[in-house]
Amino acid sequence: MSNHNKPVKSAGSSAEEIIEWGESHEMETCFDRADRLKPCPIGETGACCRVCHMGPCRLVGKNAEEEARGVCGATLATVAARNFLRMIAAGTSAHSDHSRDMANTLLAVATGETTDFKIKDVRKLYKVAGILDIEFEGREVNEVAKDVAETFLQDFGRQNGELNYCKRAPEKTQERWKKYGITPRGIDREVVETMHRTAVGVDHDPDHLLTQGLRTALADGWGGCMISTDITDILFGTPMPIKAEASFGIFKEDEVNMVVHGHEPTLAEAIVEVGSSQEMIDYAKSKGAKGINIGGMCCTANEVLMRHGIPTAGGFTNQELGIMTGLIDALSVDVQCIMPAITQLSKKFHTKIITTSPKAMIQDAIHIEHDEHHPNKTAREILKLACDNFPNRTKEGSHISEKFPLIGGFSDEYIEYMQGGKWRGSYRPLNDAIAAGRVRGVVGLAGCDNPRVASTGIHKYIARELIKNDVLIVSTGCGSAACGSAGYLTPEMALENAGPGLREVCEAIGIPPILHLGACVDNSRILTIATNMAKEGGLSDEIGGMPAVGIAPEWMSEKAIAIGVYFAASGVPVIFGGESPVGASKEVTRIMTEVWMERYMGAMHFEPDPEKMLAMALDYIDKAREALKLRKYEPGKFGAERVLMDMAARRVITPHAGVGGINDAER
Ligand code: SF4
Ligand code: MSK
Repeated sequence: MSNHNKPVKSAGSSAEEIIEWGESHEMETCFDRADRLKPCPIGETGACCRVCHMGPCRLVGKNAEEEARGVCGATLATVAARNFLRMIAAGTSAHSDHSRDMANTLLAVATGETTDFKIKDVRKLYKVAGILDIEFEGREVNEVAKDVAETFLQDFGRQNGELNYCKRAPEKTQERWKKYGITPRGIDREVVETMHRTAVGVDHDPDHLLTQGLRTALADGWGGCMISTDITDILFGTPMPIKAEASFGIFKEDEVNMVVHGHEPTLAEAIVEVGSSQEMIDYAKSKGAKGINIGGMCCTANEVLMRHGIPTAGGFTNQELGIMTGLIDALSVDVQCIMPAITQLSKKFHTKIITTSPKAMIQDAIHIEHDEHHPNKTAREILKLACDNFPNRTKEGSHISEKFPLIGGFSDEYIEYMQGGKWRGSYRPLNDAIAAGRVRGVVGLAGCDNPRVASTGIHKYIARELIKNDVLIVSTGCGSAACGSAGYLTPEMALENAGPGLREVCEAIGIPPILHLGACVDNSRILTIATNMAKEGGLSDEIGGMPAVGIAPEWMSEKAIAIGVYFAASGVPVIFGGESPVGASKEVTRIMTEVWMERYMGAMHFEPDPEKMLAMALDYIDKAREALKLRKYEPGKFGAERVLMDMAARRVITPHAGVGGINDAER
């Protein structure tokens, strides 16, 4: 149990218990390495340039902002902006390359090159086809799907014009993008141009550089991420509320524990399907197990949790700890946020680590490559390996029984549906509740968990305080995993902890005060929700100006930076935790806060103090309410609003209504 004289490394009690068990068994984790390796203070604040071999140049000193220059003469502002842009480009590449693979999978399904998957959500396919101006009435489903996949694939290589999905944004938001020249063209084009402009001797004006950063990030949000979300829904179903569980207690002592980790849903979907087949269960039994228990980590977990209720062992910093339970028979990883340390740690247990992406290998892992043309074959091979490994399990490990129930599966389509049913679904009740002061505002709580702080602790603090202040939270990625592993993703959380207004809203609809929207790529769902709120009317008529804020309190990945910037470019003030990666330059910091706020009504702040993060978020929300001339927020005092419909009332209106093509009967 916790030794109270020592600082905690994780704010999760089970996680902390495993960390302590590991310490007593001389096992090293990211928490130990974070203690040992202090961040480089020069690189941390963006003051080190290494884009050419005259450097690396460290632009430090008391007057660095005014006087320091690299060998080429680059200023601190140029260097900090360039470094930041390269983070945006890397983050955009990650989401978008994942998205490209999803488009290729859709194409393979549509052309019959893979028969392992079928299009599950035809209604969503038609909705997307409609947005893309693709005729769908009276056509074969696969023909429409082929056109959709090919149209999306053009978005990656488009040289001119604009991304297809830019038109989904509110008109006023689009106008701002056009006015300041940040409407994205092709996804790959923006990334390449960013890499070009940040190379030695090209673009040196920090504002001009950052403007390209905004355009690249928009290509991520309204391109890579949104395309990926939509194709995943089309192929595997649009999420709707579903029960699941979180934390390390999800692993079973008497079943084969097969864990999926990373970000891509395709192979994981096949593992879920093949893993539940009688053939595979019988195989597991032949090895002495009672069955197969599939669990997840990070965002692959979020993908299969949202659609199948697969339990999650948590987010990024839980991956080594999961292995230390000694209960994982096979850990299959795809791409992104996978610590290479897991192969070394797994040698101390029986756990097999399997890399599956042609793009990602780790030394000492077993490589079983996934190909979108025959996912079930690969899934079968991996599952057999897990079953074969079950008899090798020993007693070694920190076994944990704690787990929490949760409700996930809140797509933007479901959120619309829950506010009025199939025929009357809208965002009117939410907008009304905000206008009346029942809901003070909305916060997107997202991003990674990080061993540089008491991991998951800032997520939990911010989540608790926001809901106490009547702020509705939409969460994704490891933010959702942090909340789920703390038991926060339940309706009871609203009853016990939410402010009076938010509690009433949650009670009326029967939802948690924190809505789990999916993986980090599904932050695109928040863009859609904000767009729907703007289009509904009564608040701001663009995304900018809404009583809404984005917070990534423990971010670590470049993907989080790309996400933060696409929210800022879309009109949302964003607050990130930790030291600022542009903190060395006052000029770059000013542009990203004051100048971006003036132009786009969004901004990007870095604030390590959780209390200040919270205060800043509430201040943004209250100022937005004031500017929109909404009723002043006072806890427990509300204006008049329409009555929210409860579940029973909705069922009367829509006896078999579904979301994105799935009927109630199929839930
Ligand atoms: Fe130094 Fe300029 Fe080269 Fe950067 S580009 S490493 S500042 S010489
Ligand atoms: S997994 S990007 S640690 S959210 Fe999406 Fe989590 Fe951050 Fe990776």
